[in-house]
Amino acid sequence: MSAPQHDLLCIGNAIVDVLAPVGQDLIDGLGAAAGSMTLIDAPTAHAIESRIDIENVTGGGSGANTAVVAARMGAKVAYLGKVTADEAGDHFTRDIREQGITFPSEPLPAADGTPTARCIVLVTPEGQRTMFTYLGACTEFTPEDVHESVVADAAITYLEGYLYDKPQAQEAFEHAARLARKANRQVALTLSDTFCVERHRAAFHELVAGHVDILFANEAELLALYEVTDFEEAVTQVSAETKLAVITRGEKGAVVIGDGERHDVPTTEVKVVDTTGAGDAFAAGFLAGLSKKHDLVTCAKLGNQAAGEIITRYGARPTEAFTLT
Ligand code: 26A
Repeated sequence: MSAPQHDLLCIGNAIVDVLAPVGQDLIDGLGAAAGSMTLIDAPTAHAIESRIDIENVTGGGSGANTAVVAARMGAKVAYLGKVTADEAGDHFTRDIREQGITFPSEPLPAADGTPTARCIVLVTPEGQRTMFTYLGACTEFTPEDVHESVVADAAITYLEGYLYDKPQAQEAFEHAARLARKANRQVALTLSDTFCVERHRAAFHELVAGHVDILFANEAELLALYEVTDFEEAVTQVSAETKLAVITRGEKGAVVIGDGERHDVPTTEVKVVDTTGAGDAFAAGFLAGLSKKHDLVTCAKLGNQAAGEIITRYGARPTEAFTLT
């Protein structure tokens, strides 16, 4: 088998982030739990946007954030996801391609009337983010959008659990996992959010036990997967199911279970400005480390470094100067 052209292929919901600093009262008024993610329709997106002072519009989407940070850290990266040929879609595409990421996905025609997805990210003074996502064009991502040649040419295919939430995207997700296995490549999965785990627990168990080589999750998602409240119990269960599990625990650091060993890696202390994309960046640092054949602890440290960089600024994407290697 020849060496793959890309270290990493990320597949996910292609989203533009609309960032705004707000007070807790606005989030309470919208009826959302602090730190949560709510799916919304287009009119609700417009209604929320009319009530906030938008600070910045950037490329977003969990898997795309991972792709961008990994590329900044020297990995060769491809990305697949669905945008529309509208202003937001052009913005997303430009952001991705400027990083040298291969992005071959065909946009939906603007005339179809389904806009590019957007995520309104409301950030409180404490740096906590609450998200409202309108999925738009992402719901049109189908198995035909998963190019066999791109999957076969990536050492690792990284899939968002978020994708599992829409029927067509779910088929695309499963198709991608099958193609990666057929080409003898690795499959990585991030559980994405506790609401995804609650809705797709059985399917995620099957994936974790049978089709996934590397599992990424935060502590809450892991507890939700195994329906337990004790972290150690969840660790025991995930160790029995997967070859490599990478669990982030916020300020408690990360736990990596692989090669039959458990490694507890403390986090680096940083001043929190905005936690949006911290998990995406951690996965990126870890995967960039794997692509350079680093050991698991070094990979986790690179994950910490990348997450630390993202947390100390607004938004989920790195600054121009961000080039960790
Ligand atoms: C299916 N949903 C709701 C989503 C997302 C999402 N990415 C994929 N699917 N909802 C929010 N995001 C992205 O999460 C990032 C922070 O981790 C936002 O675009 C934000 O950049």
